[in-house]
Amino acid sequence: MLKALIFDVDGTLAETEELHRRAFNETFEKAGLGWHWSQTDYHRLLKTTGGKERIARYMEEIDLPLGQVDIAALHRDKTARYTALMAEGGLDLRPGVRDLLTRARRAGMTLAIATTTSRPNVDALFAATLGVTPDSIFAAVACGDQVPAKKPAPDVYQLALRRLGLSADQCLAFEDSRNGLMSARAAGIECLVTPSIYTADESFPEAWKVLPDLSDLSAIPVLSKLAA
Ligand code: XBP
Ligand code: MG
Repeated sequence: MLKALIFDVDGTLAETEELHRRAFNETFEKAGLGWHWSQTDYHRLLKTTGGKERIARYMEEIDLPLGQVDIAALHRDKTARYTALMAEGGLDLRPGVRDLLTRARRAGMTLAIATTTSRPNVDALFAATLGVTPDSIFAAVACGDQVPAKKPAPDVYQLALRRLGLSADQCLAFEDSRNGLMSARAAGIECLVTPSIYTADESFPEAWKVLPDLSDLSAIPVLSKLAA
């Protein structure tokens, strides 16, 4: 019996990665690092989940010893820049997301988040798009820095299940990326994938369903009653 919907954030709830890329680049510029991530760079680097891990991966690519840069401090600056950019507005939730959240709650379903991104970024997204805190919608908000291993490891979905007090077969996950799909499946959770701009070229054979977006719930039997 489906009791909870667990949502990824970046790329699933909203197309946020171009804003993340801008925040990374503006932070690198301010730090005088001379780094710039193009869309091609970012498409490659996004395979590494987590902003701090992504910076470390990039430093490996350019043969820069990890000790040369305070990655944690650089990432704190990036998060501050990202939340400021998000607060300027202009980014909305992906098609069908707002309606699905409303209908699911009205039908008494439990909602949760399982994301690699940092909690301030989740707060900023919901403040900018719905004018609420995530805690007013989601019974659990599990974020990347709260678990030992990021996606595709199952940790963040397992944390969400623990906080919800539910088993994997009572939940459905929503993701945009292969890393996210693998994480949900490793936690035993069926996963609906809506590919995003940076994951349109990925494959999702393990997905329960793949849809272009969440605007047509009639295609999803277990959710179509919500569409009624
Ligand atoms: C996507 C990620 C995150 C974001 C950047 O998270 O891998 O690292 O790209 O956010 P999701 P941070 O699981 O929501 O798709 O810099 O805060 O990591
Ligand atoms: Mg994602």
